[in-house]
This record gives sequence, structure tokens and C-alpha cells, in this order.
Amino acid sequence: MKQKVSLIRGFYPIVDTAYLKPCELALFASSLLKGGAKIIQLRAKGLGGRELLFAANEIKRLAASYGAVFIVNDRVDIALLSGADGVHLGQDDMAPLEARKALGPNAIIGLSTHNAGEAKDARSLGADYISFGPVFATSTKKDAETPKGLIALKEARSATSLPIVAIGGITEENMGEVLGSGATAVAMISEVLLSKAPENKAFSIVSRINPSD
Ligand code: TZP
Ligand code: MG
Repeated sequence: MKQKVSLIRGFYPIVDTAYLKPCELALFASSLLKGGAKIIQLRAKGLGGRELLFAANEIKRLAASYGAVFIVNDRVDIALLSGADGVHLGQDDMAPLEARKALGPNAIIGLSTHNAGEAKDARSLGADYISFGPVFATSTKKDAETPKGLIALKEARSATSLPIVAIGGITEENMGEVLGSGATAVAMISEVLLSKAPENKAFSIVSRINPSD
């Protein structure tokens, strides 16, 4: 099932407690999946383990019913207990190879990167895909680095053959140039979570990325 990582492409929405109450996470995940999302990440900085596992279990069940991939941000323990398809780790989180020991060979392990050097090193660190960003300015992540821009994204593309999930300030409007600059997938938080109609938003994004689907 290692080829599951080939599902890391296109629209990569993240349900995040930066904008949602814990009890809204699964509802939004459900809307995004109904709209056609094939990946969902759960990101809930600071949420206690009990509430986080509850949300993760619900979202895993929903994602599985749509044949979608479910990724947990930061927390290898929650990924393991919820049966998630993978985990997304920052540069200072548990090392990907350690996470793999816990989650097994089929788990999809993502690693955040911010420059071509980190992108280049990601494979040997054990990552299956990388995120790269912030590509543009974002108000979602308060401690985000300065925006890297599309040229830096192209440099990251040249530095690794791993799938690249671009993140940071990505919208339906600018996603075309991001994908055109080498991103395999586009992560979006505020663009989808602040939308009044997340299901329609997801549908519109997915239809534009995959016009034939
Ligand atoms: N990592 C880099 S930028 C970012 C994260 C988690 C936040 C992206 O949020 P948005 O609202 O899509 O700009
Ligand atoms: Mg992290």
C-alpha cells in the first residue's frame, strides 16, 4: 500500500482549530469530502489528546467512507490510535524515521520544509512527501516564516522528486500558478474554512484542478 502516497496530489484541505471549534472539525471535513476532497488533514494545535482523538476518529471514519486519505498533523500517537493514513511532521517534531517505526511501512509521512536544502534532505530523513511554504503571506500560522514565493517553490521542485504540497496563502485564484510552479498539491486552510459554503468551494477547486474528473 506504499503507493498510497500517489494520492497526495491536487487539493489538500486542512481542518484546523485556528478557525473551527473542536466540535466543528468533523462537520467541515464532511463538507469538504462531499465536495470532492480526496485528502483531509487534521491540524489542532494545543487541543487536548482526548478531544483530538475524538475528532480524529470521526474524521477517519468519514474519510474512509469517501475513499479519502486522512493525515494527522504533528501527533504520531493520534495518527496511530485513529488509524489515520499518515502524519505530517514539522522540522522539530519527531523524525520521520521514528514516526515510521510507530506507524509502519504503509503510513504516509509528510515533512514540512522551507527551502531547497530541507527539500533535498527530506527523502533520506524518511519522508514520503514534503510541504513547502509559506509560499505566500498567511495569517493562519502566526509563527510562519516570511513568504518564500514561487521561485523558491521551483527551486524546491528541482531539489527533490518527492511530492510537494505547497502551503501558505493559497487560494482558488492563485492555485494555478502554484501548481504550475511545481507543486503536486495545494494545501488550503483559510480559503476553505472561512468560506460560507465549504462543500461548494471544495467542488469548485477540485473541478478546476481535475477538469476531467
Ligand atoms: N504552514 C505554513 S503556512 C501555514 C502552515 C500550517 C498556514 C496556511 O494557512 P492558509 O490559511 O492556507 O494560508
Ligand atoms: Mg507540526
